[in-house]
Amino acid sequence: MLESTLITNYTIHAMKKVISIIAIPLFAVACTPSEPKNSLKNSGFEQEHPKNQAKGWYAGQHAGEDAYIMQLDSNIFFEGKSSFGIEQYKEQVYAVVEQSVRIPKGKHKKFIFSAMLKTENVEPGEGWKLVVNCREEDGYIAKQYQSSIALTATTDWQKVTIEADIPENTIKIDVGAMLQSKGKAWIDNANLIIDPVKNK
Ligand SMILES: [Ca+2]
Repeated sequence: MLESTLITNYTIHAMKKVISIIAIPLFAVACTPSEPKNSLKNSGFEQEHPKNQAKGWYAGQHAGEDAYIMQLDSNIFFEGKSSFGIEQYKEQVYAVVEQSVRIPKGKHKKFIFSAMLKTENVEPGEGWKLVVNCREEDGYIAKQYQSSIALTATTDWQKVTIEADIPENTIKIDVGAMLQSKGKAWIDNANLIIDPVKNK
């Protein structure tokens, strides 16, 4: 009798242990906040279209003499197999690689745009930075070129972020990176989060 009670107690104890072992990971999964959704396509600059260009991204420079090389780079990248590189070899105002994202009409609070940036021998001045334009229905710029800190000289990959409010009436957000000084610069792992608190 004593023996059977002991066995039963032992069994219950063992079962409790099993339940708690199962319960902990489930609880941990349930409590891990889901990653907010990245609104960008080809955010890692892995897809090519057309040749040497990043699918879904526009790359262009200020009107006038060609002064930039703008293309995918499969030798220097932060993650995956490629990044996007821009080199300014002659005086010119700017070059930009950017993507335009439509956002649903309505009230939005803010955005967080981040990317990994790297530079090589970028001359002092405006340098290499992230830029954001918020646009209204008619293309009017609600808030022009909010920009991040500018990287110059030679820097290893670092995460750069712009976090700001979205002006009312914004229906499109253009995000990208701009080079305004001579030198070489790269972008990888871009991430645009609209309404970070709601978007989980
Ligand atoms: Ca990449």
